Amino acid sequence: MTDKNLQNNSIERRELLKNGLKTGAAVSAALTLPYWLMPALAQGETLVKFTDMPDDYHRGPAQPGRAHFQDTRYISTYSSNQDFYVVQHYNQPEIDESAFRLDVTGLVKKPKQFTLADLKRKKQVEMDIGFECGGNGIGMFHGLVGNAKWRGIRLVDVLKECRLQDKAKEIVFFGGDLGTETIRKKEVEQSFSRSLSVEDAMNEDILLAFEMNGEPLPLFHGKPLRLIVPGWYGVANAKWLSQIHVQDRRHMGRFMARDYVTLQHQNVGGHTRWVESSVAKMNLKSIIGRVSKNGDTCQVVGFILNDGTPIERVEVKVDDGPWQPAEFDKKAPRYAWKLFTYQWNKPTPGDHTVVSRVTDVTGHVQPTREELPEKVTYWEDFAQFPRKLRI
Ligand SMILES: Nc1nc2c(c(=O)[nH]1)N[C@H]1C(S)=C(S)[C@@H](COP(=O)(O)O)O[C@H]1N2
Ligand SMILES: [Mo]
Repeated sequence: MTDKNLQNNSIERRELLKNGLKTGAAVSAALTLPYWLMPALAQGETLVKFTDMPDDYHRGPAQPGRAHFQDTRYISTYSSNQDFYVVQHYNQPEIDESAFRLDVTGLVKKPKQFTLADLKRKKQVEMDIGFECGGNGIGMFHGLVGNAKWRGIRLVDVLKECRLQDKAKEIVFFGGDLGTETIRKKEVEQSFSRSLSVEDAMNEDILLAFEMNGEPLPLFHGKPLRLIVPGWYGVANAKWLSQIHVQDRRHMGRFMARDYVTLQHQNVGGHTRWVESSVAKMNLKSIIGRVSKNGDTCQVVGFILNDGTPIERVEVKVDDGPWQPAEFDKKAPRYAWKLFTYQWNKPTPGDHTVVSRVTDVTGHVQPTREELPEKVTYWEDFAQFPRKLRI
């Protein structure tokens, strides 16, 4: 969906509300209208310059074969299919839809091979889900992120049809992409793989998705089928999905056991230890994407992401001032990113710092960088991100 569509949508929405939702069609349209339909920049708004960003900072649309991160100054409710970030570790295979098969193998009572049409005949669902790469961070202004409407079927429906054996413990998802890796001095061919415990995989919100923002899944995002595990870092969302394998022990592939592994200092039952853990559920995080100016008012806009735990509040601090409550989108679906805004009235000309922090209903507060656990790896950067700007 483009920003233009979004603007049109919000105009339609205003029209609908103004017209008092007269027709049945209008009523059902209003009911299905999402939460905040926020345009990237409203009329009359101009961006305030971030002094921590290069002057000529620019991100074009995603290009074939490359990683891509979005310019977080232009976030709106949905990330378009051209803006949504792209990460792959091997190639971007072009899989012909008619030749596509999904193999379900291993510890199942009924191993099966599905065509795309077989899968699409199952009950389809649509969910708004946002996620970021576990390696997202300040270097790219937290642009390895996106929020989209995904259409697909539920993973549990496929697992139930194939019937897990009692011994089943772990579900491994293989992509159709290929690369060569040197593992202990041996060159071997690999495709991307990630796994979930059977318990985690039974979450009925997990999708096998074939559509993104109303279009068939684009090549970059795993055409024709990918896994989406809501509330988890992007690495869980195997693209170009070709095989689901059920086994009775842990899967030890690169993306579970060697890469996307956080090393941090932790209290383990009273013992302080350095612990390695596979990047899994998203940490509670808020990031300011842009500050815009309209007359003598500034608007601070950002996004909140986490594992789906409801959000209690998000606050913004200007310079050394107090934390001030910001508005966030309370109607946003559980796993969508939640946009927030803070109205900054009559800022004084000159240099400023703005920062946000989010708190969930369990009382977790987004930490400052100094408060993060001592970490060696850059994975999972959820620290508060102060932005420097000039009015
Ligand atoms: N098959 C396959 N799936 C993959 C990857 C990959 O390299 N190959 N990269 C993962 C990682 S690390 C991320 S962050 C997300 C990115 O999804 P996107 O490109 O659709 O944003 O895909 C995940 N799924
Ligand atoms: Mo990633």
